[in-house]
Amino acid sequence: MDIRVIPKPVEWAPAASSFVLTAETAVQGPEAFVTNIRRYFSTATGFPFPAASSRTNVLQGRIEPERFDRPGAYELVITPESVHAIAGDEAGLFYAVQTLRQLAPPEIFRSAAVYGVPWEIPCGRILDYPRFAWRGVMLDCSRHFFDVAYIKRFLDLLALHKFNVFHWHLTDDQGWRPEIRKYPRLIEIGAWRAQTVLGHSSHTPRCYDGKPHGGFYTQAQMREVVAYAAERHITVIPEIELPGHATAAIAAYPELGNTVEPLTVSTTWGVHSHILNAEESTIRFFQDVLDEIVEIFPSPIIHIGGDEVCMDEWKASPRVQTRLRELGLGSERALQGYLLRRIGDHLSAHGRRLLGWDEVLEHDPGTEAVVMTWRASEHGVQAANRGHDVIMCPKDYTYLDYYQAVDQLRSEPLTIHGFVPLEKAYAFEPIPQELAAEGAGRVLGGQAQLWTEYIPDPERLHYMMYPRALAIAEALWTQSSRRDYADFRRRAPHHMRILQRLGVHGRPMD
Ligand code: TNX
Repeated sequence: MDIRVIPKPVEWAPAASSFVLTAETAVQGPEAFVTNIRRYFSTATGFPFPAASSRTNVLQGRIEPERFDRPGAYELVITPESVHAIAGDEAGLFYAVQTLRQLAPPEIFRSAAVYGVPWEIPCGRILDYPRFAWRGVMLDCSRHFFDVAYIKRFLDLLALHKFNVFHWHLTDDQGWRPEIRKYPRLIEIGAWRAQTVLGHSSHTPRCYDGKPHGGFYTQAQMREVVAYAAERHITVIPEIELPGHATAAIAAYPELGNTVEPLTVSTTWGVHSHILNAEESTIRFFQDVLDEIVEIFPSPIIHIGGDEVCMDEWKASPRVQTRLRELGLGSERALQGYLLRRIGDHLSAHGRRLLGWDEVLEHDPGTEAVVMTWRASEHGVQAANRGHDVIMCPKDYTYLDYYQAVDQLRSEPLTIHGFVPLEKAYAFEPIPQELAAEGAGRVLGGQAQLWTEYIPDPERLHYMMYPRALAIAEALWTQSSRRDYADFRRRAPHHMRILQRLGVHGRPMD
């Protein structure tokens, strides 16, 4: 039988017949395996999956590290009598379970018992492992706030398609989301904006909705998200933006900024001229913020933004110019580099690595800095050749906030701009041809971006995310020789139906 697993596994050898889940089907294996089988298979079937007492009618999980030489690898052997999931590590066993879910009838995704479904899983053997170690999705929770209940649902969706990094964009001009104990005004003031621009922010005159918008995550909530993600083998990478995209922080603590008049949390979109100043006290402020952030997030890598920094304020500010001279630096750009290195050194002292958007390359971060290339992959090539580890997210392939269809008939919901149809997302190749073998090894992987200026709620988010996130999942997991757009299109509608069972409605496929 043909299977419709996404991302497509490395090897699939079908066999006749099927394994049928029944009220007697038992489970055996490591604790996490048993928990996951019950978590994902009990609700819809209503079956209890007791601990195994026999060798037949059983789902068996095992970890055999010596059998595989890649992280995340697993093998599934499905016969009419039993299902064997053998993995090299815990993550691999988790991925085996995700594949098994996808092989079951889509009703398995229902959140209440469904009767009368023959719970058949096709027989065969799957060997599988990921191509890249970093398979991420970024969600911008500043432009629009998504609560913790939703974040968990989002993590469930990522896990289903074997994403393993959740890049959490936590701060920006329009809202500061993480609670920082030392600086309470960051959420008291920075988490709330008075209103939000209506329609496209480039339209004039601008109209506003007149409704406050905001929200924040307590430290306890963020720890809960980290733990929830870890159970699903997802690493949470927090992003604290500096020195640009920081209006919300400046609104809360005006001494961080360059202007005499106080700022308010931004109510419109775009690249803002307001940035942090470069005072020693500002550097210390953000070091303090990061001290709390690293306590909450165990990720080895911390994102500090670094994109779209407008230098006008620094050029005009006598204070900044004095600071430049005091530090013996020749330009505003060098000052940004200085700031970046101070923050990078601070993260190093905590045993963490700095990650920044590709503009940080212009500021000479140390080679231990990781570079996330959003503009075009040539920046990634440059970064890799200069010895940086790189995460590829070229906007023309991975920006899921861009249009997914030509909007001639005004049939698509408003977006920021851009055009990334499904076929383009599928064509995303994280290793550019120009990259020599050595440089290719520096590409850790890539990710999909969900910026939320024009994505106010989960419903719109799902519309923008699917089916394109399926394409990105496959670009990051499946070996390039196994990728085939026509075959993906054949499998994708089944996943859209799975998602529908989960109450997730993507853009209907043409
Ligand atoms: C550019 S990508 C930005 C974001 C916007 C996005 C919209 C990047 C590092 N900066 O601030 O939300 O474009 O597509």
